[in-house]
Amino acid sequence: MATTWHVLGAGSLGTLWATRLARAGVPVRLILRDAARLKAYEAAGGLTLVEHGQARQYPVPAETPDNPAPIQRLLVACKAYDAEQAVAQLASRLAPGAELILLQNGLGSQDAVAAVVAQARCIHASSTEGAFRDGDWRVVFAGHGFTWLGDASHPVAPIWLDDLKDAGIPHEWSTDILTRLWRKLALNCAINPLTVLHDCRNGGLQEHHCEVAILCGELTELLERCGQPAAAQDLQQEVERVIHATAANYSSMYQDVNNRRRTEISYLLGYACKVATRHQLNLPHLNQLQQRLIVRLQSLGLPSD
Ligand code: NAD
Ligand code: KPL
Repeated sequence: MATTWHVLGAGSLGTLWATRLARAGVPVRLILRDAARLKAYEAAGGLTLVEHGQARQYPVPAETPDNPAPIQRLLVACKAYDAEQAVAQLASRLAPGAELILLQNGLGSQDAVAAVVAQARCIHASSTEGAFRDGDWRVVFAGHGFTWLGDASHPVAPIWLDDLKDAGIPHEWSTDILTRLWRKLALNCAINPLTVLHDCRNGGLQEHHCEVAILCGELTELLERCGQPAAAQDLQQEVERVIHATAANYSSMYQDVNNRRRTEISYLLGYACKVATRHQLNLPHLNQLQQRLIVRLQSLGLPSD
């Protein structure tokens, strides 16, 4: 019998994955926070995915964390700051040989999760797909993209990648997933905080070329010191390319701030600054950027961690 995908977190990415897997006939179950959320979900009748302007509802079954059934495969689709605690409450349900797929952006949350489920295999993911919620249990598929998956401690690809193929989720197994995550983190550190501080779209950073270049220099130093030279390669050119290619877009951090949501700062810029300190690397502009961002978040009444 096919293994069930348990999806922890029915937000944007969780819904995007759950609906496409369910549509392909793959068994999926959502894990919702509590009985109240489960009741609200059941009243809604399922998850709705809006794709190419067409809305379609999928009655994916759901449960609460205290359901006793064992979990073999868990897609962790919470924000980075929620992942450790959300997974910890399921630790006793994980079957021997269980696998977790971690969709969180940035770095730091993956290690925190792995520490609470030492017996399970943790697979990291880095995704350029884009989705947002436009109502309760309703998600718009906004940007087609790609997802890289990998396991830094075990290079062999799992057989369930076939489920992703059947579900039409574009993906590739990566033997250098940490390089990909570091590269994405560096891009996010060079772009996202500045879009918040300058209150602009990504393209607005073309007017702050020097500031971006100085940050890229420090991020390159950091990546090299962390043993990630491939992630450091031509970083500034890549950052400039992304700024140009996504000029009309607002960065994800800008959108979080604009929607008065908590950001993932601690797993992006905060993580970079913490690792630099651990390596006794002095990166004044990166540290100053973090301080400026914290002050801005606090002035807006948003969490700064
Ligand atoms: P989201 O806020 O839309 O969804 C997270 C969901 O997790 C929410 O529904 C929340 O209620 C739920 N959750 C939190 N704690 C829970 C718990 N203890 N039990 C059950 N549910 C719980 O977030 P998202 O946009 O889907 O982002 C998830 C991760 O994916 C983030 O790290 C984000 O950076 C990354 N990501 C998102 C996108 C995107 O387009 N949305 C793209 C790439 C990467
Ligand atoms: O990933 C991004 C984001 O907005 O989070 C990009 C577009 C690369 C900007 O950093």
